[in-house]
Amino acid sequence: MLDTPIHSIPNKLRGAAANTKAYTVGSYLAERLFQIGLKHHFAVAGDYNLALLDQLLSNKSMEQVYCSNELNCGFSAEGYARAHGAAAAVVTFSVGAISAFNAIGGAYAENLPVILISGAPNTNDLGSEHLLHHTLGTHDFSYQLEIAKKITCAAVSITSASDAPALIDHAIRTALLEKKPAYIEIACNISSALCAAPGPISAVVTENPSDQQTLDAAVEAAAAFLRGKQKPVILIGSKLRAAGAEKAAIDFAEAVGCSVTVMAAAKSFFPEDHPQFTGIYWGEISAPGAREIVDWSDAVVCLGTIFNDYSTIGWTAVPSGAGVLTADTNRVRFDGHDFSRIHLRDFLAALARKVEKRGATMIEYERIRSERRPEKPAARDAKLVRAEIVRQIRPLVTPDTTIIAETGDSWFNGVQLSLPRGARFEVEMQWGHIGWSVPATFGYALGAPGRRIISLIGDGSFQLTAQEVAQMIRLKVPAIIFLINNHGYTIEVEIHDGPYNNIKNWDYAGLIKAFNAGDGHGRGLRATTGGELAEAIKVALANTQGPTLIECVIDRDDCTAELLTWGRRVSTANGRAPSPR
Ligand code: TPU
Ligand code: MG
Repeated sequence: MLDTPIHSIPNKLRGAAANTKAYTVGSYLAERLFQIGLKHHFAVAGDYNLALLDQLLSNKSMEQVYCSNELNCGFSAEGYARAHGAAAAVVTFSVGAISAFNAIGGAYAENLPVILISGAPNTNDLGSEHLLHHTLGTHDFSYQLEIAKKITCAAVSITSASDAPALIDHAIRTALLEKKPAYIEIACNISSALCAAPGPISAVVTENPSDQQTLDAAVEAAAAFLRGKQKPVILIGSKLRAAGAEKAAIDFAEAVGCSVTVMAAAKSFFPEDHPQFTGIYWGEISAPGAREIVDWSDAVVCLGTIFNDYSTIGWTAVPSGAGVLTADTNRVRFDGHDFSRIHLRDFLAALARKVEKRGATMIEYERIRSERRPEKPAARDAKLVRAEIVRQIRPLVTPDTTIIAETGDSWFNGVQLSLPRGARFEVEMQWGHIGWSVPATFGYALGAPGRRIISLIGDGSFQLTAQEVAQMIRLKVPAIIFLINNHGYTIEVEIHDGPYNNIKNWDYAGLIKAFNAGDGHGRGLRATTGGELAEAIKVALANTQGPTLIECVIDRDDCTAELLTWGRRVSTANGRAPSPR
């Protein structure tokens, strides 16, 4: 999250509630979204939400941004939340919302506060004999709310204007505090009904403090735990950002003085140019030295880590045992202790003041570290290969760059890029929905204007959500999209191959002309050699009026060594026989 993350905006800057004005349910919602810092909300129109969209438009401080479909709308909001701290998406009942639910599941898995707002049936139709369009064709319209409850931290249905302020505040507050999505359903005849004016926004955004006694006890015990260790190492995980603890983790690491390794899903959450950065830890496919440092350590301090089958390479790399200390957003566990109701950043800040220096893993790392060998440029007319694509992308990564890496070999290509201070890296590794990166790029770019956005995406993934490039053209988003056309689902080929991994080829570069439709400034270019790629990159850097998609054509089996190793391990984990009951 960049520039003005929600949690760092002082309350007084969040916009004071103008309680002299008459509010409707929709304009109340708009005011709250604006007060929490949103400058945009994403939407797809439908008759259940049209009156609501009008109300949201009446707030001139926020821009309404349209998406091509509701799945993309949800993922655009998800990308915006990554850049901006929170986001909102507005959709119509069922046909819209149920598509958006997939992206909302993603926001849950990825710890992002996305507010999904759905139009809903007129209150006069509830409990009546009326059958309604866009429903299951029964008289029960509650199923959408019931589904939403499973995939959000708060789900509310607004069928009365007088209840609306409290319900809206509850949903937004819970999402911001828990860093999870929330759901607000508004009956279509209620969004323009008058309601109370918003009160101070502090009621929505103020966090509960850590429990001081628990914090003191946790810090005392953790300091004693670390005093008993010679070679601790820190492992950074992807929940660190949601916990708002990135800065606290740096201070803590400097106080301990040990090596810091970072999980792939948390790349960029600890600066890669920091002297204690020891590389990406990903079991067998770790950066050189990172795995050894974790394996040789006697304590692994896990900060916001998520160990799933992918991040542990089929359960082959799970730090375990009495040497593991796990510190999460609101909970710290280790060696017979389990403390809750303490914020990770409070814990790290207090522990940093108590710990003794433990630099043995840095000394060890300095002895084994190896510099990356400089890559030789390919001949300009040689057939394009994956390694040459990565080599040419490296110099594009500036401190104001964000790399958005799609599920597929793009994960492994992206992880290989070194980040200067300030550069960010976004992956959706827990949910892993192919196609996420196209709308997420769109949303992220709107949430972080001024940053250079570089997206890496495979051909198979692109086919799911390609339409959102048209919205980038519409809003003149100058993202650079490297589309790796390896003619299929290579990541799946490496896990388990079959005819289902072959896809219909598209003219990906040519598609941009169709999306431009005469008035857009998107550029679509195809590179089949290193020379063509270099020329295409020049065009992309010069195009400030829209996205540039560079279709990079490579062989089907030209992938990273990391994908091959990872795929084999994941395949073994998937293929385990059922355990006897
Ligand atoms: O570079 P490469 O070829 O590995 O990537 P590409 O071409 O984007 O292929 C991705 C293939 C893939 C699939 C089909 N990766 N994961 N899946 C499974 C999958 C299916 N449907 C959704 C929505 N998400 C998935 N991850
Ligand atoms: Mg592919």
